[in-house]
Amino acid sequence: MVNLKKINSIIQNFKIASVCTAFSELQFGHINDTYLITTPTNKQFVLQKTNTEVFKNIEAVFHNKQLLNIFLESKKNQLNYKFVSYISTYSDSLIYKDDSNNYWSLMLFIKDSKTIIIAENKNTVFEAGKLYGDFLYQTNSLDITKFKDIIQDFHSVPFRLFEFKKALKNTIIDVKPVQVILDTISNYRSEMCILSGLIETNKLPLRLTHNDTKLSNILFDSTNKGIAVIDLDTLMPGIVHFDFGDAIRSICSTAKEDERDLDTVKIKLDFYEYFCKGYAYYTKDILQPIEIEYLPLAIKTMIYIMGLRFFTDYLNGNIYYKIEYTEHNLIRAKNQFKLLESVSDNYDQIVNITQKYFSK
Ligand code: GN1
Ligand code: MG
Repeated sequence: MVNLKKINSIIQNFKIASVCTAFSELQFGHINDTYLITTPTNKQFVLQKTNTEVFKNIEAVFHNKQLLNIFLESKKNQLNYKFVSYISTYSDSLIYKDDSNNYWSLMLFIKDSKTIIIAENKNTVFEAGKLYGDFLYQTNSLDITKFKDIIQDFHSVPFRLFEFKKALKNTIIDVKPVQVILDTISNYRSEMCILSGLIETNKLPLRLTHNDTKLSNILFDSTNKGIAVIDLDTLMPGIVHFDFGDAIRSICSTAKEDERDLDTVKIKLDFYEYFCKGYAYYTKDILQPIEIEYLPLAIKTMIYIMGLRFFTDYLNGNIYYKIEYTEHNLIRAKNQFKLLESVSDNYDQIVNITQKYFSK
């Protein structure tokens, strides 16, 4: 548990020349511990302890963040949005390692910003589309060979299936009551491996991808205008489909990802239109026809991956994601597979909407 004394002992290593007078935990992440720090001048910071079980190569995580930061800083005057800025330590590093081998980083809190967990209206969705589209657009000219792989095979379906099978073999949980999940995983399996096959055969261009494009990783102002993309932990080379699909999974669902009432979990086609409209705003001219062709499949694939990952963690006894109750990961998995079914039921319309906004 952290307290004010501990927080102060950490932040004194960063070049802020200030103390923390109050802090609160920001609860929305599943992996890291994140705190909002207030100082006597009311300037606020975000302090984060990175989970080193998940992020085994911490140097790589911050190498990537720094590369992007330097690049964005250099084109600051041409940017459409703000970006996360990190405070360095007195030894000019973005990370501070404490006595217990915990890794901490400190960011400036973007003033008067807020996060949204579930989109309330089309404007929010349009703004989110524009921001994530802008992320792809701004980073289009970056040399991605300089970026490291943060978590290998992070969005590879064959890898996630391999991990799932291992968990299924070793689990102490009785899987009979969840046979329907096993059937869904198996029924979709070959279709869900198509994107991985295209990556392996170099059919899709590698870009710099965010890899966690949920709605809560965007900051909005009080008028619900998008201000910045946050959470760059999984910044690494990938395909546009990872970010596009994950964004739709989170932004165009009628319910949050751990909603228990599955009848309320559906894809919202009107939101999908608005997301596409926003995303195409900056990306239409840079996306290749083959990338556009597979955008609809990306939605299914990312939902499937997330369902698989939550279910695998449930079988493993909840060792990866933070949970609030024992069945939390099972609920999340059921929710994702319900969303997958809804996307499949509306697939023709999804394809038509995609063509309407992205075809040249
Ligand atoms: C995790 O910690 P958080 O909430 O930023 C996860 C993402 C999942 C997401 C699901 C490194 O992100 O891949 O999409 O939960 N991050 C990692 O909400 O596994
Ligand atoms: Mg994240």
